[in-house]
Amino acid sequence: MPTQIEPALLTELRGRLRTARRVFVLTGAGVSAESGVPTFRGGGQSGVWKGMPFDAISSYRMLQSDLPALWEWFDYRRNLLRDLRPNPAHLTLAAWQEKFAHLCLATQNVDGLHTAAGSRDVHELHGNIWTARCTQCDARESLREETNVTGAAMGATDAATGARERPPVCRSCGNAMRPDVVLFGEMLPAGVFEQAAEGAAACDLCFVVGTSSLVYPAMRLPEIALEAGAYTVEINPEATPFSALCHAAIQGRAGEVLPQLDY
Ligand code: BV8
Ligand code: ZN
Repeated sequence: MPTQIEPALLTELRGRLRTARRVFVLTGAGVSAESGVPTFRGGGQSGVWKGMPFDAISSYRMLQSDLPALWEWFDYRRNLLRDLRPNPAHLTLAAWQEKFAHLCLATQNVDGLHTAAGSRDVHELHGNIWTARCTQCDARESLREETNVTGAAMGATDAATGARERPPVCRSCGNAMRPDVVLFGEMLPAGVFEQAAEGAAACDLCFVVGTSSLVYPAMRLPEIALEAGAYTVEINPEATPFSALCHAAIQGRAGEVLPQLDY
């Protein structure tokens, strides 16, 4: 049964969207759920891989202790993502960029689906799974052209899949490369949080879409919007710790709710 927004709330939200000048949106894994991307939590899911919770694998400690295992985990996720496409939630948010004087979109996701949907200047708080970064010299390389990396491709680039050896060796300095994502226990890239925080502090309307609202500093952003007096809306099929703090918590799927808000 598609999500039905309570009529009075729908009228209220459409009215606010009609007059909004600055909108801030924070998304999490749930915005990609209808594209087929598994979430980490919620809906009975708990991101577990090879018996380890995802926040143990996606951690700085794992980077230090077992870089090949970290690559295997991200190769597995990239293989899942490869054929997936943006869903109506991503597409609606991309269309909002033309509707408002200022739309600030920050995402916790690393899947690149907001950009694929046409959103520009996305604040990727936790980096991007499609890029490798050198552990020493900061050189970056795209992983887009690799197809179906299965296991560790040893030696030079694998002819069949275009996959680089694992861990890829930096072409500039010869050191090992790592996934260009922010792991648990790591700082966010300089500037990305601060820029998103400016958008949150200046907005008059804030949406929090598809996040379990547990991860910081990302969740500071809607808190900043609330503190700045923004009307704040959560969209999530399940309640979260943020549900009681916002002005409206719509229990529904992002791909069904966001398109209904179009006025
Ligand atoms: C930092 C990239 C400071 C990798 C991610 C102890 C030790 C170390 C750190 C900490 C600690 N305790 C707390 C911390 C801080 C930690 C943190 O917040 N931990 C939490 C879990 C308690 N944060 C950090 O470590 C951050 N760095 O604090 O550095 C520091 C200071 C000094 C020195 C060093 C460091 C870095 C956090 C970034 C981690 N990287 N991603 C990867 O992708 O593998 S976070 C990871 O979780 C993903 O990005 C994911 O997006 C994010 C959050 O999860 P959600 O997006 O919310 O996804 P989730 O599955 O949880 O929920 C999905 C929701 O969608 C559900 O609610 C579901 O109901 C809903 N849903 C489902 N279907 C739909 C839907 N909604 C709408 N529509 C649908 N159809
Ligand atoms: Zn290098």
